[in-house]
Amino acid sequence: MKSWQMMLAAVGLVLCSCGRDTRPALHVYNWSDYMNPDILAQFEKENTCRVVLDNYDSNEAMYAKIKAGATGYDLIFPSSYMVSIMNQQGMIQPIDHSKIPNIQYIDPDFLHLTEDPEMHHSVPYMVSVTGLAYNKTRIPDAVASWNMLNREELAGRITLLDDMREVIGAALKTKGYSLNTTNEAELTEAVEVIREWKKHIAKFEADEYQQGIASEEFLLCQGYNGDVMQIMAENDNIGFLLPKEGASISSDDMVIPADAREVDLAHQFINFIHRPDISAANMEYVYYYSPNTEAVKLVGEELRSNPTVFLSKEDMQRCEIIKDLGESNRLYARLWDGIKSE
Ligand code: SPD
Repeated sequence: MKSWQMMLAAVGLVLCSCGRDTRPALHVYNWSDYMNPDILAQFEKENTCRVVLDNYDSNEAMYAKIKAGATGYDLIFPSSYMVSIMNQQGMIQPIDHSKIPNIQYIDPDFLHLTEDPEMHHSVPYMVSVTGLAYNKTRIPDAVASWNMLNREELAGRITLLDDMREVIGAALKTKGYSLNTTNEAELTEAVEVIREWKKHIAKFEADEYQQGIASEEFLLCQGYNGDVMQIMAENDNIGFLLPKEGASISSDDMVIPADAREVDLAHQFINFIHRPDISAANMEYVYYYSPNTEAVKLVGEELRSNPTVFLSKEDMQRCEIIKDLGESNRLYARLWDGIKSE
């Protein structure tokens, strides 16, 4: 056989043995709208593999699915507090740093925000901040405050995230409390705030609010900065507000489930994600900040000077990281069930 014929035969064997795609598959479970599809295609090409992507819209939904026995994922992207919960329950495995040389680019000053600063079992992916998306022409007198959620004239055109820590956290901030409080009296006050908000909202929604605010079905939505920025990039009439009372900030991290099949490929993917050119291309697409010291230098000036993505020091100081509350996680879950079922 000539060399070109042998090459064709080899490619045929990998891609098309008996009509089946025999490339190894990396099963990724990530938040929706949180990864540049071009980099997935590039990873597939560089590593002769397939990436199969599933999405979720809250930490609790993802956790419930995995806990209920969903298997087959090789990489998941929980927020740091959920990494801590999953680690304590033996749901994830240690990270082998020797397989991730690009871990050197992760900003050491950022790691204190995570619950695993030594990256034993997680590697930071992106950082998100939660605020309010609003329609500029329909709400000309908007103010950066969670109290906007009480506006009668917006009734039925507001959404809140379907996310217990985000909604209870915003209500706690409105009252001037920590969003990690375990004080029952403070939490009772927060529930009262949410009861008022609930009178005005159309629904709890963590996935389709982007489309809803873009189409003007909704005029005010609690949402994540990058998700809102993705809409703002196409629509000048949408704005993002970081409430003056304070807001949540989350480090969403990459973890490898305990039962992952493609452990080496998962490590390769984490390494790829933190290759500076890839990390920069990802940031440019999703409009979230990646704590990668070299990638930050590679993004365009327009993104770097965007205050919704690269927060000012003052804005950062108004944000509080969501923490694992141990036993009190149950209390939050109980309060949330009550709020949702009323
Ligand atoms: N498109 C969703 C992006 C996820 C952003 N982070 C979520 C943090 C929840 N606390």
